[in-house]
Formats: sequence, C-alpha cells, structure tokens
Amino acid sequence: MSEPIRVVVTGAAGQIAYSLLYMIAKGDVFGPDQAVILHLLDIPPMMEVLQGVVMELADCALPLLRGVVPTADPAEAFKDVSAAFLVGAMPRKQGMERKDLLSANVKIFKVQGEALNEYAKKDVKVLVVGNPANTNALVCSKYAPSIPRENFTAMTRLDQNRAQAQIAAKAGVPVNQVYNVFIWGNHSSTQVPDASHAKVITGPNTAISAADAVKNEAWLLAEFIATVQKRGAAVIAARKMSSAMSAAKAAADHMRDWFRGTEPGKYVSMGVVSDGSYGAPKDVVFSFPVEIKNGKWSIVQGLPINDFYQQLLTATGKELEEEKAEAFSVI
Ligand code: NAX
Repeated sequence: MSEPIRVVVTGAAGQIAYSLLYMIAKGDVFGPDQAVILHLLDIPPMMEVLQGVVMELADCALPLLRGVVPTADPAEAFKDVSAAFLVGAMPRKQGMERKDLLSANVKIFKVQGEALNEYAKKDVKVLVVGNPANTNALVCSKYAPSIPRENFTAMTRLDQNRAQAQIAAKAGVPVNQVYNVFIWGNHSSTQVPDASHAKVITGPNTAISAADAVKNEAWLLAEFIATVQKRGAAVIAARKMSSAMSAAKAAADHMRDWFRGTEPGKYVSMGVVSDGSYGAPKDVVFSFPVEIKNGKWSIVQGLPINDFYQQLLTATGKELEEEKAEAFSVI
C-alpha cells in the first residue's frame, strides 16, 4: 500500500459530494491499493452540515480513508493535494439558464485557482464540475499559472454516460457494450453528443456501428441528441433538484480514467483547454474525445466529421467564446 494522497472535494456539504465522497473513500477512483486523505471545502455557514458528513464518512469504516480535513479555508483545503474535484458552486435551479450563474460562479473559481496555484502539488489533476464547468475550468487555470494548463479539465462525462445509456437502451444491450460515443464542446444545451463513431459490441470479437445497432440513424441525429442535451433539465423537472448521484459517478469515472488510463481504442469525453483541433476555438475549455496513458490525456485525432456535426461544433464553440468573454469581463 502506497502513501496516502490528498484529495480535495469542494462543495463538500452539497448533494453531489454526498455520493462522490463515498466513491472516492472506498477506492473507486484511485484504486483499491491507494489510501486517501480527504480535504472537504465548503463555505462557513455549511460547517455544521459538513461535520455530519465527516461523521458519516467515519461511520462507513472504510480502510482506505486515512484522514478527513473539513474546512472553510481554501489555503488548508488545497494544501498538498494531488487531485481536486471542484464541485462547489451555486447550482442551477428550475428555469434558470446557465448564463445566469456565470457571474457568481466564475469568481469562486478565480479564488480557487489562486489557492491551487499557491498550495496544491504542481502536478495536481483538477476536475471542474460546478457550472458553467468549462468556463470555470478556464478561469481556474488562468489564475494558477504555475500548474500546467493540461491539468485543468471540465466534466462532460455525465453527458457521455447519459448518451451511452440512451444508445444501450435503444439497442437493447447492457451499457458496457456501447463505446466511443462522446461529447463535443460545452457542458450546456449546445453540447454535441456524437454517436457517429460509436460501436455496439454484439459478440466476443464483434462490434457494429451504433446506427446499425439501433436500426434508426434518424433517431441518432435528432431525438438522441436532444434527449442527451436536455437530460439535466429533465432531471431537475422531475426531482426538483439537479443530477447528483449520476454526476458523482461521472466525476469518479473521469478522475479514475485520468489517473489510471483508458483502454486502447476507447475514447472518453473531457473538457480540456483547446488547441484548435477539429476547428474548435483555441484557448477555451472544449470537450473532445480523448485517450489517456500514464496520467496524460491526448485528443483523439483524425476522426471524420460531416457537415451536420461540424455546424453543431461551430455553435457550441461560439457559445464557449461568448462565455469566456463574459467571464473575464466580470472578474
Ligand atoms: P449543492 O447546492 O447541493 O452543493 C453545492 C455546495 O457548494 C454547497 O454545499 C455550497 O455551500 C457549496 N459552495 C458554494 N460556494 C462554495 C465555495 N466558494 N467554496 C466551497 N463550497 C462552496 O449543489 P450540487 O447539486 O452538489 O451541484 C454542484 C455543482 O455541480 C453545481 O454548480 C451544478 O450546476 C453542477 N453540476 C454539474 C454537472 C456537470 O456535468 N458538469 C452535472 C451536475 C450538476 O448540475
């Protein structure tokens, strides 16, 4: 068993963290041999609630959990961390557009970028979940110049998981038989769920295209895309609260793959600082299909993109450029 690593979760008293902390502490993310010390950051009025979370973590009696540091002080929260789940933010309420949240939330991510810059390990891997996740991740990286830009990512894995589940249900297969469906662009309603490269496993060494598996290409180009784009809003409408269990699972999936790698030929979606691949605007956090090896992600190159998807990519890229301009105008 190696030395424990320090992992910070912000918004630790909130609903996503409530599921996520358990997954991290039981080894789902960093593996069954990696002990962890959890740093839990929330705001001062939530410290009493956070104490309850600390009690519950103790009561889970998890052998990999070697310490818990609840705090409202970013300096303490980010000290020596190897991984950061930036979940804490103001959540979107019913009827609220993501842009309404931008102004309040980017300021939080500026402060946390500065704290990461000063206190975290220089190879810290940062996953931004709090919305608007892509632009928050960009803001965070700008205020943490001593940490490489590639260490800042935004979560679109929930959208990918939703897409994978939709295709699996339509094709009538378990979800792990669907792969290489991924998300381009922003974690917003302009996101582009792309099933044109997706495959469905049909036998020990055989896979067919998602279009063949669902026997309905029109569905993949219309209803499928709309369902995934609007899934967050549908969950809010039903639950009166935003996605939490599934968001925590997706955050755990994202960080697990980043630390432990992806299978050869299998892509996962990550919002990363764009290098302009596939005509995406540069210097925004754009979701691409990536492969991960030795803790480093790389954008999957050379996928053919037809005009239909290219137009959608352009629209989501434009939205990210607008968000970026707006964010840096209010900081
Ligand atoms: P909750 O309101 O349950 O929890 C948020 C927590 O963050 C609260 O405890 C709050 O006190 C804390 N917080 C606020 N400001 C903070 C700060 N400056 N430092 C530390 N903690 C702070 O929200 P929850 O449902 O957990 O959602 C958290 C965020 O995830 C929201 O921004 C939400 O929009 C976003 N989501 C992102 C998703 C994605 O796929 N990227 C999907 C799920 C979710 O909607």
